[in-house]
Amino acid sequence: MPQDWLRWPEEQAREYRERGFWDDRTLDALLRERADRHGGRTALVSGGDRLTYSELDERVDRLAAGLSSSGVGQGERVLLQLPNRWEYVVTLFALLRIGAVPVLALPTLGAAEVESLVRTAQACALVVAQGRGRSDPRAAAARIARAVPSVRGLVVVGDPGDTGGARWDALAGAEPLPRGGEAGRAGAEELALLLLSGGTTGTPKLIPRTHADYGYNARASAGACGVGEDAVYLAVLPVAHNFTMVSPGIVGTLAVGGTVVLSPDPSPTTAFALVEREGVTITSLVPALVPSWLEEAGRTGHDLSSLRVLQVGGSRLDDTTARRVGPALGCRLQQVFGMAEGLNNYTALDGPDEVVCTTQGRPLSPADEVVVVDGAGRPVPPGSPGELLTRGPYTLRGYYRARELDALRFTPEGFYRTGDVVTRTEDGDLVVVGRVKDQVNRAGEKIAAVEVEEYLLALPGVRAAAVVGVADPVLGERSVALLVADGECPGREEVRGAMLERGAAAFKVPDEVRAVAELPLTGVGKVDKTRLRRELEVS
Ligand code: OOB
Repeated sequence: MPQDWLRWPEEQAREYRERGFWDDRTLDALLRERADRHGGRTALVSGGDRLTYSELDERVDRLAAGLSSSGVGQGERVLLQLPNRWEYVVTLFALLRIGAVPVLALPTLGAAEVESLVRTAQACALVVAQGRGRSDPRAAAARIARAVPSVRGLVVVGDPGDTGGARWDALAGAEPLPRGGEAGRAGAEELALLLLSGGTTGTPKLIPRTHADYGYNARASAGACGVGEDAVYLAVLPVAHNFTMVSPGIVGTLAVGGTVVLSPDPSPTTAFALVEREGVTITSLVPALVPSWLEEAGRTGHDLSSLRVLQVGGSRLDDTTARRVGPALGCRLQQVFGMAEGLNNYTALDGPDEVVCTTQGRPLSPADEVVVVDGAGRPVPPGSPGELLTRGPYTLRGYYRARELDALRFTPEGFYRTGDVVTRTEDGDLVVVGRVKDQVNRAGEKIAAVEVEEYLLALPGVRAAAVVGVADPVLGERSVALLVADGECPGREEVRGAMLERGAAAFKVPDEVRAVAELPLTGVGKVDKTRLRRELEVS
């Protein structure tokens, strides 16, 4: 049986251990340590439920025992598709505690995507929650459980209905595992979990992360984001997303003894009420959510004074909106340029405003290696755009069961090709200027979509913008801008005038400007350009 995924070479692993980046603690051991140290503190708040560290750790022990006795074994994969509720955190750590491997799926994934993940991971079980209407995943999960031979069980948070699945509550009521009696503990350098690659293009791939690398990612991120015992982290984005998990997110906050609050939805009205009630100090958003948060901040009656940091990442935050964050919310903006594959970049909390508002930060770890290269793989000088390549103590060396893909996505030296086009300033800060393929090839002129989107977002009333290339018999591709505007949407002439006035090259002015009510978003809230292109091609 071939190895499922490529690991770090031993020499490299030794260096990461010696430099103290990796240690021998599993992720659930980080939680256990905190429960031992200050069990009475609040670990998790979700709706009306509050769990202290001791309570959370005990529930993890109970569910771990329940899962174990229902047949989930060490090393087996279990697909987890749950919304932002406390049962997610318990299930995650319970699986880790028995050395099983959670496969984290966003709630918005379609049945076909979930099935393909289950097949690739050869999962032995699925855990889903009872939902309402179209967002009820139970029937699809039951169908997948029957169709995929590796699946032996289905667990449902809530009512299993006619799925034949087990009741989560029943498993969670088991007698707790005896201390130290965990069925076959995983080693810290073994596979901990599988994440879904967040690419907005192509088919989803599975990302293997180890306890040691993920734990380091989480702890180091907590440090970079000022998250310590007194932190109250509000999870607004889906809990299964890497940003919400370790940057520093749920795992980072719990690892340092802070409190995690789960928001059931990302609306500012829900979130602001939680900020006031729980004294939230930090939260994270994708750029698509920022305008509505800033607007609501102007009229809310809620006290937001506890909020110290608003992290924004996942896709490019335009400079104009970035500058509005601090004044509107009365907190610090932190840009986060991360990827489920590993590398996290952060702007410094005490950095100059100009750098915080116009760059996407710098690598988290002193051991992160980043290179910016041209099409021939040669490093480019500061200020010049190129593809970002990276390797380091928490960046994967290969995807899960995808050897052919690995040959394309990694260099022979083990650098991950991010597909992101960036420039690096003289000071070492990265600016994301696009995706390798997120450009319009207009009569041979390459136009970075992000650059044009910047111009568009600076126009009055424009709240969202996306630029894509559409096949054109004359130009090869023509550029189409889709704008979501408050009130009257600017037309092409207005866009043209504004762009030329700001010094843009004429060929960068979109060939077409269309007003739309909204842009299609991926599960975590990034503009779904694959879908946009497809829709535009057929219209
Ligand atoms: C985060 O992770 P993924 O895996 O969903 O997506 C990664 C990709 C990056 O390669 C880049 O293309 C884009 O999302 N991205 C950004 C960005 N942050 C991510 N592009 C521009 N500016 C940014 N600030 O999205 C993720 C993982 C951990 C923390 C934060 C985000």
